[in-house]
Amino acid sequence: MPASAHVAPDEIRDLFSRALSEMYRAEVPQYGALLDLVAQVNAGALAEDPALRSALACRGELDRLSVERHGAIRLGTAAELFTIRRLFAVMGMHPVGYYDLSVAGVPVHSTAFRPVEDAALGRNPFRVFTSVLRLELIEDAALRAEVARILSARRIFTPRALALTQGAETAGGLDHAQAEEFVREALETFRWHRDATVTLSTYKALHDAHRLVADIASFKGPHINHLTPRTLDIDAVQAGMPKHGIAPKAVIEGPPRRKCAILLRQTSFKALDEPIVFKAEEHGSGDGTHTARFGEIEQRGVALTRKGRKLYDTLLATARRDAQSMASDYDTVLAEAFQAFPDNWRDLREQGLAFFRYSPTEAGLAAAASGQMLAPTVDGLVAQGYLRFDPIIYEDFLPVSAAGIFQSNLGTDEQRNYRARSNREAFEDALGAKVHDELELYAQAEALSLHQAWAQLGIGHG
Ligand code: OOG
Ligand code: NI
Repeated sequence: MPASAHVAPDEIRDLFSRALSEMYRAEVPQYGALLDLVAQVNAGALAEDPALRSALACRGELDRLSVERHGAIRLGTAAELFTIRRLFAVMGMHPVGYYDLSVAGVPVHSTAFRPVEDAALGRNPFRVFTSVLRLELIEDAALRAEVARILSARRIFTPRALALTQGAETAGGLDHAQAEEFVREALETFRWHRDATVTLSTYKALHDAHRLVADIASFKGPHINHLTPRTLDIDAVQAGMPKHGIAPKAVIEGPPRRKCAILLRQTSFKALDEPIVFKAEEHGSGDGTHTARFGEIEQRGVALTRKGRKLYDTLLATARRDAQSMASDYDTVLAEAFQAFPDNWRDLREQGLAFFRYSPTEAGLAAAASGQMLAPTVDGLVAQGYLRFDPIIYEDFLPVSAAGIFQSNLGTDEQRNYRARSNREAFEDALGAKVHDELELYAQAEALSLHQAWAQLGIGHG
């Protein structure tokens, strides 16, 4: 088949993320309400702030905003992780980052599947936070064996999804009809099942080990557990939620509200209590409930360099420690701690705290065309007004926030103290690939933008 007959992975991802959103909207009505609220708040924010609108337009983020979201799934086995990597690759989504959630008392480790190239991110940056159970963290040996047995017996991918994935790998892509079938079939893996694969008593035993173990091992597949739209004003959505019949969690995770948004701020509403039909057993009824699916929103800001991230982690840790010992509320303590984090683009750039995308200004292009001598350095060109810099948006996740989201849905009684060390190597072995280093991706995007800017300004640079 000629390559031109293939649908671009970006298009398949766009189709898939829309189909998933439709499915989740039908399954979880509060998600639909949240989408409407976010759309309203975003439209308001853009109408009120023309500078924000033009900044987003300039960075190519205006078009992607209404389709932008992330989801999360929790897998059970290494084989499932291996196959989901291949499935996501068909949609141009690749594993980025390693997150060890055991430090937060959750027996999983994770990566985020997402597009990695600028053009692909601009088309649709759909991401899926993907966790896999760390079986070795289940203490009870008998239960551990039982979980392994249950998980090894299930098939979370349809035969057609597997065949089409294999076909895409062999042929280098899918044609239109295949792409549509692929989206339909892949969706099945993410679907909710109200019929459990275990009895109520097995469910209870799994639940006692950890609520997440029950969520992972009791069902036919790794149902999508939330889908998160991106808002331009998370405080407004948080405040608006109760009026729409949605009860948000108490605090927004991540950095405080700032003029220059950094990284990621997130908040969620509690998981639904949903009726489940358990497998029949000799004694007792097969009916019960399970809480897994919730709603979340997020506001994204600039990606931080290693230095910026270190400062962020330090200030966040300070705020969390102080919030426990001080009478003031968490938001106040957080805002105070982050006074130490520069809040204007110039300082963020000059101090090497964040990543930026550079481009020549019109004055710069005119100066270059007229043969004028241009300063040979980034700082020089910026000072001359010949080079502009725009924040590169953070496309990833934050482990402390993720832990907070997990916790708010698990209840406070779920704290476990796993002493196990993080196990990235085992994760990558199961995945069958190395995860991309997110810092490297941002650094590459910045370097590429500079390279192009030099070329446009006619400056030879190595
Ligand atoms: C994933 C939680 C992490 C986020 O936005 O940080 C996450 C989960 O609950 O499975 O989605
Ligand atoms: Ni999330």
